[in-house]
Amino acid sequence: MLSYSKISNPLVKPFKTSFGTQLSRDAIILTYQEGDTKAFGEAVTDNAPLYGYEDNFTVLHVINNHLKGMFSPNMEPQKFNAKAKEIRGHNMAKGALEMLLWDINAKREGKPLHEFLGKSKGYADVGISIGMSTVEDELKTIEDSIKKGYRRIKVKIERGYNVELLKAIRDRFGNIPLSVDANQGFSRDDFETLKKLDQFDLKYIEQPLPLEDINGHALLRKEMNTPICLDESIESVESATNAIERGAVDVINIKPGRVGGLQNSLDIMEKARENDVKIWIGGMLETGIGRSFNVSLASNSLVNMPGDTSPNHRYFKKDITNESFEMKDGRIMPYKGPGIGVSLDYEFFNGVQVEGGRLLD
Ligand code: OSB
Ligand code: MG
Repeated sequence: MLSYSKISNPLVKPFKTSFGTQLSRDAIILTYQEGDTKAFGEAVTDNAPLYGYEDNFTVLHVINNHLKGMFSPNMEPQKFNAKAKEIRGHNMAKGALEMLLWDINAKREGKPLHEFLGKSKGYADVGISIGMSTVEDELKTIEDSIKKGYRRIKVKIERGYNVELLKAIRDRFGNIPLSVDANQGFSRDDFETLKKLDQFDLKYIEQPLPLEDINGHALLRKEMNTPICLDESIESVESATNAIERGAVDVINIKPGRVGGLQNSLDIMEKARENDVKIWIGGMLETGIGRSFNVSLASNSLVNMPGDTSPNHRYFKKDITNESFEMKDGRIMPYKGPGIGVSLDYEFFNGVQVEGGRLLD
């Protein structure tokens, strides 16, 4: 049986980006049960379409009315992808089902997902993504993150909140591995401001311009020394190829939820590496379920920069999974159990569930 639950779990701290402030992780969790085996999926959407055009409501609508008829628990993820291609867009809905299929298939083989995916290094290098706050508060968080061993610090920026923040960070912490994420917050009129960021020797600037503006990123890339990283703009192998061919990108932040799942992620990763574009695995404040998919993919040897896959406790006082990731020397190891290797803490899960129902018998 396939069912869904919508949960709302408060974040330990509000997460502010150029597109808004998230106070809780409001997620759609998919559960498939077959005998004693349970498999899971998670859509990376939120209640509002602020990061991309999908939200929790469109995900449920698209799964219920368009995708579930194409889905069978007995198929391989690639087969599902081939059928789901008929439906335009809606990668986050597709990704939730596709990842569920990876979990089912890995569990049938009795293998942990990172091994089932292949080319695993057995660990993922971890960076932290810090939401906007006051400069003083961010400096405190950064100090704490460096002590914890994070391998890269990423701060969120927007118009009017960038140069001063970065000056303060470089003054206090010197040459730490640092990057910025604008979440589409700038436009082609802001190139002079953006060029000022070159002085801070950043690893990259992530998604400075609107996601549609591939040409704009190519123009900016010619004017800036800071490498350009794309997140929201990369939705498929085709959009990755387009961005590469237009000279718009140095680094890609892959989120399996955003590109329709793990197979598309692997294909984009291959394409990027063939073209000397660097790769890391991002996050969307996922619960322990989505997080385990991300960590499994981040362990792949095609990944060559630290990603946004912090341990669960960085986001939640209590997560819905019984297992939680630990970081040691800035690294996280995927779980050893079959598939994504997590079980749900049902007492807690039921407490944070706000809605639920059956999708398929
Ligand atoms: O742009 O990478 C992003 C969170 C929600 C939506 C978009 C983004 C983010 C993050 C946090 O940066 C990454 C994480 O720690 O999960
Ligand atoms: Mg981003």
